[in-house]
Amino acid sequence: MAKLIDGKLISAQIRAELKEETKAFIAATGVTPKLTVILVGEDPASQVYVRNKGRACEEVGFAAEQITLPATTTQEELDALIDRLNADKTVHGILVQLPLPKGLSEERVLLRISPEKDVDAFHPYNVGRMVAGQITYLPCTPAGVMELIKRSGISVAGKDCVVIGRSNIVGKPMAHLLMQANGTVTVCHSRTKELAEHTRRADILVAAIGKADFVTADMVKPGAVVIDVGINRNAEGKLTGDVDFASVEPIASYITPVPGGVGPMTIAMLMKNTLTAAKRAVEGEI
Ligand code: L34
Repeated sequence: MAKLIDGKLISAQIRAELKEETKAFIAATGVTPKLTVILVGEDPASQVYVRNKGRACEEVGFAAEQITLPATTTQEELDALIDRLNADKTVHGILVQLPLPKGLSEERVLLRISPEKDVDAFHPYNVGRMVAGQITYLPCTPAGVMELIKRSGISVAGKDCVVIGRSNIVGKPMAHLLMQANGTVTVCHSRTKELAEHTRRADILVAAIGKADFVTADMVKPGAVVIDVGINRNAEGKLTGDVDFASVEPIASYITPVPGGVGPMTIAMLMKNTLTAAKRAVEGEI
């Protein structure tokens, strides 16, 4: 029986810590941290995530603004909005929720957001800083995973870590953060041969594939820490992760559930980055 890593609880603790820190920051500076989230189109999952972000802002004491644009928005219109927010001194963090509707370039959007306000840490400038170990903002989901590991008392140093998935927003940065924490890291992906040979060696296994119930018990070493980054919806609309929880849970030492695992941590780390952005803006160290 694995210990459940409760992302809902840990994220609530982090938000409570940030709320205190925010109160002190506002008292000292008179500045309220502000996050502006842009949602283009009507993707139902994105609507849920963006709503959760707005709620978290309120909880920690930030100003939150949501700008919802139709799926027919042009690249030029989106660019102009980002430019306006970049120039707005009352806005500390800008986030454009992904994925974008067809016809809009994510790459162009991520380049357009000022790196100082890039609380997702998706701008190549911030990606480069992360890889170089010069950290200002960490990407929210991988940072949330590291925080879950740390706050569960699990050490990474010297451990065999296997990440399944190599996306820019999860797999790649996840591998870097585990490496920075002195893990020995293997990244597996769709072209990996004998995937289970790799995953079965993992002391810490991070699943970020995007396929429901992909990781089964035969792929997991008994006693492994299993972190499930997947958020898939089945035919009935029920959320499931990338890990077959029922078969893996009995053999893992620790496991994250979906929902209530990594998802809420992504949002907690976004709050942390937004407070950092506001602090940096006030200190003028940008
Ligand atoms: N720009 N786009 C940008 N930044 C991000 O950090 C994201 N991401 C991913 C999708 N696109 C993005 C998110 O916000 C995924 N993601 C995200 C955020 C929150 C949750 C899941 C994914 C979340 O709150 N998950 C809950 C369940 C929510 C539900 O009921 O659907 C959980 O307990 O896992």
